[in-house]
Amino acid sequence: MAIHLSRRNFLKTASIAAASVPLSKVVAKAETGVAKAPLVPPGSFKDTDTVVGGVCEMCFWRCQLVGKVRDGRLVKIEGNPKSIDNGASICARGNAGVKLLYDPDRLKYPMKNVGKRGAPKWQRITWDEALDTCATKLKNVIDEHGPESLAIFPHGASASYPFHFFEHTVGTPNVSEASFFQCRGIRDMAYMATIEQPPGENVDMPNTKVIFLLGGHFGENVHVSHLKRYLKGLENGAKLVVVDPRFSASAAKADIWVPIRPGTDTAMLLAIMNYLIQNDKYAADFVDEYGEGFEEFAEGIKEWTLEKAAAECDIPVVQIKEVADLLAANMPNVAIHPGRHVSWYGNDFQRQRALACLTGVLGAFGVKGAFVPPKGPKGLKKVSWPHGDHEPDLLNDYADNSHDFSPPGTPTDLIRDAAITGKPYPIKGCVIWGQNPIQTIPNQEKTIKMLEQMDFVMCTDVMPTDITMYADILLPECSYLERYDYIKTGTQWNFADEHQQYIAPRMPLVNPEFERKDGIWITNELAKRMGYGEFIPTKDQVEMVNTRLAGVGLSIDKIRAEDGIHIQPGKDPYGISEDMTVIFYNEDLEDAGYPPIPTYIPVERAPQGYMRLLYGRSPVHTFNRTQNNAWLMAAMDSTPVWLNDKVASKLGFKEGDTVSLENQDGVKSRTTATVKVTPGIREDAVYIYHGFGSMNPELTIGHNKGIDDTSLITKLAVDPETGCHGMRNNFVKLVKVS
Ligand SMILES: Nc1nc2c(c(=O)[nH]1)N[C@H]1C(S)=C(S)[C@@H](COP(=O)(O)OP(=O)(O)OC[C@H]3O[C@@H](n4cnc5c(=O)[nH]c(N)nc54)[C@H](O)[C@@H]3O)O[C@H]1N2
Ligand SMILES: Nc1nc2c(c(=O)[nH]1)N[C@H]1C(S)=C(S)[C@@H](COP(=O)(O)OP(=O)(O)OC[C@H]3O[C@@H](n4cnc5c(=O)[nH]c(N)nc54)[C@H](O)[C@@H]3O)O[C@H]1N2
Ligand code: SF4
Ligand SMILES: [Mo]
Repeated sequence: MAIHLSRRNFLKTASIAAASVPLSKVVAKAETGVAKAPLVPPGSFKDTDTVVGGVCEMCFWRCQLVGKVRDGRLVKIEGNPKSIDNGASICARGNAGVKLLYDPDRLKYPMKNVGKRGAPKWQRITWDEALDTCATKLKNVIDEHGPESLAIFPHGASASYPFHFFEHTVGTPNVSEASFFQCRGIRDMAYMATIEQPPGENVDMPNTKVIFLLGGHFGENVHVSHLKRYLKGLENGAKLVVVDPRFSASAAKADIWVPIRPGTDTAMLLAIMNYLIQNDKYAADFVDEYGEGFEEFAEGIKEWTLEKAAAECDIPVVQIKEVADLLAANMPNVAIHPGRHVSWYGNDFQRQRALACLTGVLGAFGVKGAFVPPKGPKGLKKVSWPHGDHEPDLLNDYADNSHDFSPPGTPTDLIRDAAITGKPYPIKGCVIWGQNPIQTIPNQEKTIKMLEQMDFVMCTDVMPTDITMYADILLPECSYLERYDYIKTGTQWNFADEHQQYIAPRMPLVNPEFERKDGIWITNELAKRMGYGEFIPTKDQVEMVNTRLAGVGLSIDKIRAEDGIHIQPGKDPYGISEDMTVIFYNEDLEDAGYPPIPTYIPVERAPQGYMRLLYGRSPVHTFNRTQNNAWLMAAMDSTPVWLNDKVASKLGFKEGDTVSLENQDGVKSRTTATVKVTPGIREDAVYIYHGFGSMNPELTIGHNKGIDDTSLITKLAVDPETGCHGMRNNFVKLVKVS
């Protein structure tokens, strides 16, 4: 059965677009005093030093925590020993949350920019003035140009409530999450188009025989329980195949490291599948039962011989064959990892489709060691803003630039183009909540142009960052250690003797200081002032979490009594559902004018004298958000520039040289970094860690440290199916700085 995956259909099914709820008639008047009752029960401090119920958000894996608290101050963060997910372990960043909490540079009060956007002068104002101003200015934009003239840039647990307010109730479809359009949106849509569900990172690594990673660099990419499952798999004897142009932390543990030419992975995947099919080394029974359009697919990829792929990917024929044979010998118990950050080259939907098809060719669904979606706890209630009766005016519906398989929300570039040109309609108001589009979305100049032409920019954050410099009004939010919001759920994934499920709501470990407020309060106060008070779905953060938990017979008090995590029996995750389909040939894609079978689209090669700029994760930082963290900056306060040793000696660079980078468009990095000379990267590429080079001088530690990769990503490669941005089609040369 083919799926009809129009954007609208996807919006209906995706969890991101919550169902309508009856309008609750909470008519309240504006009230902006400081919090009356402490959020953390006083007993938590008196009786013991340990406060339970923390859920980390130094990154988005959300490990479960406890806090060690003395005299109301958090002195240490640990993993919650009751956790069946991360257990007592947390990573360096989780540990350093204390330093975010008490960072002297943190936002403390609502501020008004009396200078210019980009060169702000801050004046402290009251919450009343801040909220009144935001409400009036945003309302003016809506009244003049319609709700779609608001652009929303959210990220993180606290951002979902305000963004659903703007999307559902106010009625703008122009919401763009970098964590979709610059991250995993392509993956989710490509898997939707192949197996009708987004994949998560649901591969049973502990029980697999082979782990296959395309660019996944675990150990640098750190998500504690995911990393544990990966290491458990290796401990249990799994073979590891790592395809990466760089000798990453994962490549260092690999049985086979494939140092592929950047951007050519799809060619290799097609050749592997063609070889397996031609040599009868594939899961024929599985494909017969669950495959759709397999014959057309097999016919369509016939041109992809090992030799052809080897030439394209610049790797030996025998290596591709070795990988294919290893997978065939161990199928179906192989873990083809779907990846996470997959916005690479603008041809990425095709690569992700190929990965999903490879999983099908190997029959690697629903059995030990394969792709196995966990059966998590169900029944948490939804608390969501009601939908208005407006029909969203989608930028995607305007002819030339439509991306029919776009993730939920609006592709970022469509928003920027509309804002800058005023066509098809103006975008004049902007709400940024927990996202840093300056360092997150390629082509900074365009983002800045978009911001400069706005009538009003509101920003909610915890720190001063490069994006907060562009706010007219800047609102200080409680951090994840000072609020209730997210409810982390999951299953025990090591498939030991029994399967368990957990429910762990985020609860504050300490009370907020200064005038910081939680996101529910801020949104409700704004909504009342904008005239949407009657639609407010919940009174406050405590009520919201209690309402959601009531759906499964729990409450904050009960969970606190259970040491912060409720654990219940789980379900056997193995098995394949009857309506499982692997869509090898997708007619919906064909009807929309895209290739119906995974297709290799070559990318531009580096011009003479330049190398491709690659980037990735630092194990001790999260994007740019940890750039002022005293402990993490002590561990790593700049990014090395990985340079191939042969290239280094040819060009006359040595280890430790200070350099700036200049890209193909003549854009020079504002700051410098030092060279790391290594055989562990291909000659055609250089590599830096993402997130460095903040330009906000209010960051006493992080200002101007290392190089900002985004500043050098000026050329966009837009993925045609999804409208997501490929960011690795930029090329740099090194310039020595004396
Ligand atoms: N060049 C380049 N671009 C990239 C990437 C890359 O590797 N290189 N990676 C991509 C990926 S994978 C992703 S997921 C995205 C992520 O991109 P973003 O969503 O922009 O990144 P974050 O670091 O989550 O968000 C940054 C902002 O959130 C603020 N913040 C932190 N905690 C809170 C809070 O509790 N409340 C509020 N209101 N604000 C908070 C931070 O101070 C910061 O200003 O970036 C993508 N863009
Ligand atoms: N410490 C830490 N951990 C994190 C995060 C963080 O900020 N800090 N962020 C989290 C988030 S939101 C995400 S999305 C993930 C991202 O983590 P991943 O999904 O693992 O990251 P990628 O950016 O895809 O991978 C970067 C790797 O891809 C390689 N690469 C570059 N080009 C190519 C290519 O053409 N082909 C192949 N095969 N490989 C290539 C690079 O050399 C590098 O090793 O990390 C998560 N974990
Ligand atoms: S992986 Fe580290 S930073 Fe991410 S949630 Fe877990 S402890 Fe926090
Ligand atoms: Mo991401």
